[in-house]
Amino acid sequence: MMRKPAHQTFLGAPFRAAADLAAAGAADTPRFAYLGLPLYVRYGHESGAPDTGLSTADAVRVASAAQGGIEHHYDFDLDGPLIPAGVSAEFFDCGDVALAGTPEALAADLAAGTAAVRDLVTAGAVPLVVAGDHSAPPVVVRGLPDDRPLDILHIDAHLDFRDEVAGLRDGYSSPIRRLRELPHVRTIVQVGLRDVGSAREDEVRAARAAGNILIRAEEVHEGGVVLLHDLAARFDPAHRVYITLDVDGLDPSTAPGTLWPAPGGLWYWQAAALIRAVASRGDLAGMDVCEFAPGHDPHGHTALAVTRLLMLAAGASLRRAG
Ligand SMILES: [Mn+2]
Repeated sequence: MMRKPAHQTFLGAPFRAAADLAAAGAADTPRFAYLGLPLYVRYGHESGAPDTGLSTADAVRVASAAQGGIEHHYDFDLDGPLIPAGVSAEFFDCGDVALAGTPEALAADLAAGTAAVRDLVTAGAVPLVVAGDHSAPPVVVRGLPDDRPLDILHIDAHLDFRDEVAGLRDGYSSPIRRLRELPHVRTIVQVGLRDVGSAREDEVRAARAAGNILIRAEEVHEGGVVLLHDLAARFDPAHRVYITLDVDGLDPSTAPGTLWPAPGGLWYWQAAALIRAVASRGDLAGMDVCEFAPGHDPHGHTALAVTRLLMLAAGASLRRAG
């Protein structure tokens, strides 16, 4: 079940329900499908109510309006138009996955998210998912093809490598652990780590022992562009690549709209350079954005940064060499 966007679509792209897109079959041209996945897994100890107002996917749609209809104009962040000259590509907005959102329906909600992503993949589209909390990445990745190795770029203040919290294994503290368990997942680079979160020393040890590459935010600021290029080089060009962006991985000056702000995160250019480099190296399988809180984003700066980073991932993947 899909919900049609209540406001404008992402970049003004045509609305096409995921199942309808899948039924029409794959096209020869690259496709990108924007999808809202308002998934929130509550442990029960969260302080305060979930963010209210516009859904995260709708807030990004609204912010993207100024970027829509000009995709053939020169985008200086991509050094050319979003869709490069001589390349044909299609963008769709597939609406939001309709979820029950209750603890009893959690398994059904997880399955519905994966099924929607699978529909997009059937249609030959790369999903660009704006989700709720950071429980979404395994839900999305389970819907992607697994016939080739998958490398993962994870931008986040937090490690997200808990095996479980409060008995729940599918919550926002565990997505990278769940991804690590998938046999086709290879390199995982976790960037922007800082501050204190759900990780204890055990989880940090476990992530390193599993081969994850952990990069603290401070290292990004100190290492600059050289470090970012070294990180991108860790991604195998023969693999698919998936990007998961926890908005709190960005610095609050770039992205204030999150429930877990932490000083010292990635600035826009650091995230942009890394996402561009990674999306033009491996074969981009998809991207998600999580932990965006529109109620904490009064001027829409976070929604605009999210819009731009999704555009850069798509634009960079259209420029992939070879
Ligand atoms: Mn996270």
